Amino acid sequence: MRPLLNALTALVLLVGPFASHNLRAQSAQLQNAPGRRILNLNGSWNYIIDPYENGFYDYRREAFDQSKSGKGGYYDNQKPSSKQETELIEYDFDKSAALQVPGDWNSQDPKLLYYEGTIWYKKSFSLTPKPGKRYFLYFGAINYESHIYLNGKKLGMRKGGFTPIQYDITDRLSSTGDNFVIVKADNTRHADEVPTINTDWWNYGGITRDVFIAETPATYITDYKVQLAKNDPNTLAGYVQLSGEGKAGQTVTLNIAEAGIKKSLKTDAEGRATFAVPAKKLTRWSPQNPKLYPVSLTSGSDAVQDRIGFRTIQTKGTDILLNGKSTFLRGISIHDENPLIPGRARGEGDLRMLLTWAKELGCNYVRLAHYPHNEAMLKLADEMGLLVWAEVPVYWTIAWENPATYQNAETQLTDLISMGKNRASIVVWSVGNETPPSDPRLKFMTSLVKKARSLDDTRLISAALELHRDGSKITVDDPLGAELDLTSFNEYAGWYWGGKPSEITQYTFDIKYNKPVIISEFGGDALGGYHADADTRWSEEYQEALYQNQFKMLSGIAGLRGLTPWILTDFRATRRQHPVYQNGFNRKGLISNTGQKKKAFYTVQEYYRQMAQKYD
Ligand code: GCB
Repeated sequence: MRPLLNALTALVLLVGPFASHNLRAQSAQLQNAPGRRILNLNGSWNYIIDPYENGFYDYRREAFDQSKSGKGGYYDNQKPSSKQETELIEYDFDKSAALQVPGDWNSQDPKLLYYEGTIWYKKSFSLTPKPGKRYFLYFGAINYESHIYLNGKKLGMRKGGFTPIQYDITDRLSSTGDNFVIVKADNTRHADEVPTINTDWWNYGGITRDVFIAETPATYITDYKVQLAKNDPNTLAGYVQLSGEGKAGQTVTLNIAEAGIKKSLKTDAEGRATFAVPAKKLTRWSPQNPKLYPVSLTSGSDAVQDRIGFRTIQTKGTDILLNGKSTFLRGISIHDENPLIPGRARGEGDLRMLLTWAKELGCNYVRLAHYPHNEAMLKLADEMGLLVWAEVPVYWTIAWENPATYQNAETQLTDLISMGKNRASIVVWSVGNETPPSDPRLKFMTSLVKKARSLDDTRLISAALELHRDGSKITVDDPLGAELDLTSFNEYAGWYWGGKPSEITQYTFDIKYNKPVIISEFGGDALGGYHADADTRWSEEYQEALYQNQFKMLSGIAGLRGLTPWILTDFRATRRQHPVYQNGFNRKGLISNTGQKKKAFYTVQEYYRQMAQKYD
């Protein structure tokens, strides 16, 4: 992202090309929005904690924004007039305290650590719209339900805590240049939402990712995909989509100067230009050589730049072929959380720290669990050479039979794929984690798999499945596995079952599918710095022995082609109550929440060194 000016002080100099969508007050999808020229709205936002939702409902519980006048809510940002003493206004944003955006609220104020409910945010900014331009308000993520208002008028409501929200605000900006945006963020958990009530991560609330406004010309590049065609290393294929008046019959230029590719395209009646270009000379992107090409798309006065890598990914029997070559995925699971603060990762510094640790561990792959991570994380993975498993929060017990819940999950999946489709690093779309087999769940999950394939045929589709046990035999035969490209499952031998670490090598695996096997999770807790013998739970030695014996046990799986142990770092989890060993943290990290590497870190590092020798 190229920060332009800090909004508080800013007079806006929005020049040059940006882009998006022309659905007013609806969700827009501007491809690579953070890569455009922007007005940055990060920083201090005034906030009001509103557990009773007084700013949203009247005393009869009618929503103000559904009333005839549409007025009465905190989003009006009312100010006393000269008759101050006679007016009743029971809130004042500008006299309220401020939270930093991006950032969850829980880690910014001790009284908000466990807060679940509504908080209102407000920010003023200066922006005088220029004729012939369009403006798009972008939020990287708001957890969970957000109602967004600009200058007192509602732009819309969105659910889902981890995907970008965009609105075309061109016609909503004030002609004087003085604007204010107000957000109602509500992280209350509900049984029919995605995720549902029960998760093993902290329910961080608020505006957790970047906020900015992007500017585009009236006719602009909304969307594009530039990737290698399915399983075809010699063809660059994709599309460019224009929006706005005059989008039909326009010339679009695709330019990858470094590769000598320059192609002029014409948009059709829908504003779309598709292409398939020979690409024989492209250096392939891989973890060993994460080559990214500067790619430029121009049309009329709009221009978008990206840095894109090109690779193929496919499976053959139990092999994963990256650029045609058999690969072992040396991975680690990661939450979108900085363990040291702790709280949601707030930007590139935090994200780079996590991926640097993964590289030090010897990884060529990361599982970005259990929900879409920051777009900046995907770009860093491209740059640093880490393959990515990207996931939606279809986790544990979802309301499988509720059509609205399905729609919600599908929208989150669609938004994730839309955001990540130009990232070479992403090789797997995961449609969920540890969902319990049943017919309604199979229907729900199979529909998600089909949706993912219809949106992107160039990547693998998976889900983290479960296993069942009979004595020392472990069987993986979940019928959902038949729909997936990988057989991925979580197993907790030596922690939740299976006895002590030294006892787990007795287990053997019966895996029904002839597909690459990825162990999407295994591990156990250790409190960093706590030392005892290898049979003592919570000690670093126990965790170390667990990993050593896991590697022995897993060596019995002929089709094993990758692992993402649980997890890179300790993370906050409300379920984890032990007052000595946990204190609100899941301690399965290989790195503690003080940044200390536990013994098991080095066990994994050594195993990955051996696997790299074998495969790279
Ligand atoms: C799992 C979940 C993960 C938990 C982990 C644990 O199977 O997928 O979200 O954090 O186990 O530590 O129990």
